[in-house]
Amino acid sequence: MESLVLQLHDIEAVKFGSFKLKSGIQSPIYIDLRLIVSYPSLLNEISQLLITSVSSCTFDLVCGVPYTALPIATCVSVSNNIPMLMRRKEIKDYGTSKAIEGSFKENQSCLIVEDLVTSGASVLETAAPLRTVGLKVTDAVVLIDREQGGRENLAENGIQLHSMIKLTEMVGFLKKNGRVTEEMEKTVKAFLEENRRVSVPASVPPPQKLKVSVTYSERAKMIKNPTGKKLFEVMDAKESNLCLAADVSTAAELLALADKVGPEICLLKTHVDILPDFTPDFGSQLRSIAEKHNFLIFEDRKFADIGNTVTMQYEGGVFRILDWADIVNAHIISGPGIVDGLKLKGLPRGRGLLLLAEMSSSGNLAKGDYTAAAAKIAEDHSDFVIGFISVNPASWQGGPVNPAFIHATPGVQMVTGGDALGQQYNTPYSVIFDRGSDIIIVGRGIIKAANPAEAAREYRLQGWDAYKLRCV
Ligand code: 5BU
Repeated sequence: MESLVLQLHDIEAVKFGSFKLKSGIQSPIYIDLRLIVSYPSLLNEISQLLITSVSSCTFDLVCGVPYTALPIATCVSVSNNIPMLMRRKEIKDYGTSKAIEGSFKENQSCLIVEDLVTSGASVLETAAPLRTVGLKVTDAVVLIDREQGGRENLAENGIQLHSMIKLTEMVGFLKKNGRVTEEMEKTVKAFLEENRRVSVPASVPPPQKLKVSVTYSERAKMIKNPTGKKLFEVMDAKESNLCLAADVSTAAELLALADKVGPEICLLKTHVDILPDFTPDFGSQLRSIAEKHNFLIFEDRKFADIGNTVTMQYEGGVFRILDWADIVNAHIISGPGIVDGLKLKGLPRGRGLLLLAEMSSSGNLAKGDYTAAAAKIAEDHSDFVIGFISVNPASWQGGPVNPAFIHATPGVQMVTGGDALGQQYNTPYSVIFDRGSDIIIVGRGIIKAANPAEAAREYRLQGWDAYKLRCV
């Protein structure tokens, strides 16, 4: 390994100074492995070493991350007689328009080959289309691990990283051989200490664990709860996976909007506590509009208290949510008792519950073990829990997405971005196709549009097209 590092230094593939990386951070060390195509014996040596470092893995195919790793993957393929695939960075709008070139069968496993990993974003960008076409991607092999969070970010997406050499080891060899000063070694170490976890940019969708291709109508037969079943049926009948977040300033405005947008939506989401003109007949008025247009009502109440308290909050008070909302949602911060409490009141009325497994706002704490706990509680209460508020259901750890549960995702607009208060937006296509969710929840994207009904139609069509693509 030491001689390889020295050879890379000889050909000036390793440079020291001040360099801006793809992630935007400034680094004292830069590694440019594009150069190795000019040194065939070095390229061959790297390829042989790479393949030996994954001798414990089994795989049917290899795929290099474009472009630098393409020649490395080709060498691995040719000298070990392992078929290779190529991922297109740009998908053509003529010919076959394929994202993956080469011959393969569903469920074959594919090893990703990469030259260098920082956050792991490029590996994820290649894993996503491979998984979309039905290939298993569980391992990636890399020449150099910059030790800046790539291993952890990939593990969170079900990919184990195998590296030939770590950046600190590499600098250690160079120092030992008098190629860098002790001061530079310290600078690199300090830089790594400060930049231990470079995050994957939000624009890179997490690759799916499993393609959920079961149709909404088939899933209507799998779900136990009657409201969940009705929701799947409405989605199928209206060809709509659009939920309107009706965050307008008055009840009168909300009812007028519901009537206008009603034909396009499967679900209407309320925050009833923001309506200054709320009256006790609000619920019955909204229900008659919902019946007219065949949509369900979801009060985004986000219950969070202990079981006993939420029974009273659900049934009583000014809003009497239980009387008119088909669906409510709850945090699981207080434990499974909250579900038992809500179920006590809701299940006899045939109502359903969504658990908050993830949130759309930046820096939120609903992730990892918390998300897994929500999934477990849902499985234990699948007569009442109909699914989740989630953002990346297809990449959750701990197994495939259960098709009996519905996933609804807030933070949706036609373009990615966010607001000034931490909201983060993904597009309908990304939410339904890449992230494997079922329902897009759209608020300001529709209500602030010049013509909300027209905007809702556009969101409905985009959400539905993405679902159709997922089902083929
Ligand atoms: P927007 O205008 O599309 O940003 O509205 C999003 C809606 O979804 C709004 O009513 C929020 O309260 C709601 N929401 C959310 O944005 N993010 C979440 O994680 C959850 C709810 Br839970």
